[in-house]
Amino acid sequence: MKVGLVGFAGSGKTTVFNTLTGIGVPAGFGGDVHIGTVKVPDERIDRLSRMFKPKKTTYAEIVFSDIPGEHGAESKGLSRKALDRIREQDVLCLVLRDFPNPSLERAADPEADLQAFLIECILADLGIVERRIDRARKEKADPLEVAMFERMKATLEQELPIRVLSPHVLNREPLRGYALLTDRPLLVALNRTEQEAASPMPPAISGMLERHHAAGIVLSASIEAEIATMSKDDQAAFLADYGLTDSALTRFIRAAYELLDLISFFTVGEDEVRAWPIRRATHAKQAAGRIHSDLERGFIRTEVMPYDQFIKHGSEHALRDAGALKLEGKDYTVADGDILSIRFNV
Ligand SMILES: Nc1nc2c(ncn2[C@@H]2O[C@H](COP(=O)(O)OP(=O)(O)OP(=O)(O)O)[C@@H](O)[C@H]2O)c(=O)[nH]1
Ligand SMILES: [Mg+2]
Repeated sequence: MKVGLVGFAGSGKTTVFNTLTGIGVPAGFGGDVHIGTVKVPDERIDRLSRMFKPKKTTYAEIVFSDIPGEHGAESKGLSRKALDRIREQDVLCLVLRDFPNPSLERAADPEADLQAFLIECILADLGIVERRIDRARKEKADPLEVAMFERMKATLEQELPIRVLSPHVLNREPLRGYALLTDRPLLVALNRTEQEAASPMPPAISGMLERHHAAGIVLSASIEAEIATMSKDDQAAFLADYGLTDSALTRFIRAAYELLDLISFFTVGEDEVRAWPIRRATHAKQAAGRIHSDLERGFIRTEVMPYDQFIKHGSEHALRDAGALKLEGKDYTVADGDILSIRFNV
């Protein structure tokens, strides 16, 4: 999963990036895009790995990209280059500044920055959608497709993102190539001072997020930066001092998984124990395709051991003896924690 950290200059993106990834790129203005990978902690994988002692243990991963803001007298907005980068991401994380930054003249105004970002993305999409409609008229395109774009246009003109349109109203499949910004899941991270780290999201902002079908978390990048340097025990005590229970990374991963509606299935064996993130409600055949296209193409059946059952019985053998090992076909809906063993033939 690719998560892009975006936002205006000096909002704390690089600081947040460093605390999430544990990489220490220098904060401060501008610079290049930074890329860092984080393993998604999963106790189930830890446990399976202890049981199978595989050569390799592979966790799900999140690739964070830190995309610098635009600098200059008037430039509060996003550059073309930034917009192009943003289009490559599965999830956008907008970092909003809610702390005084001595190197910036403007006082913190997260509400205005959020509004500006939302509008900027809406206008970028409106441009794409309008061009598509113009072209479709000239080419006498499929009326259904034109209607779909008209629908999106009407939504954007109401200053709402495309993501508010339900799948019943809008079929996403033909839209993939357009890389629309406002159809992407959005997570807003309000970056605050230490004192405000544990206070709730201001209602004005949560109201906007609700209208735009976006999620939000509150964090203080400077606290998190300190946490990142501590041992696990010290971390818990330090967080408690600020009235916090989980680190930003933990909350971040949870929020991103919820936004994308992701679950994990597992594969196990002597060679590798591995987590595979997939969208909820994925069928077994497509899930097999995550591992390898051959497994999808030649899919026959899959053995399914639900994680809890597996732990309860202690081994595949015991599970089989208890009659709890399931054999499922291609339309089986994979559940979170299923341990799959795909039978295929190519
Ligand atoms: N007090 C305080 N300062 C912060 C916090 N987060 C970042 N800063 C400071 O704000 C300044 C800018 O932070 P960066 O992380 O470089 O901001 P950025 O969004 O990456 O900026 P660009 O890359 O230029 O767009 C740095 O001096 C940080 O130390 C925070 O939570 N609290
Ligand atoms: Mg930066």
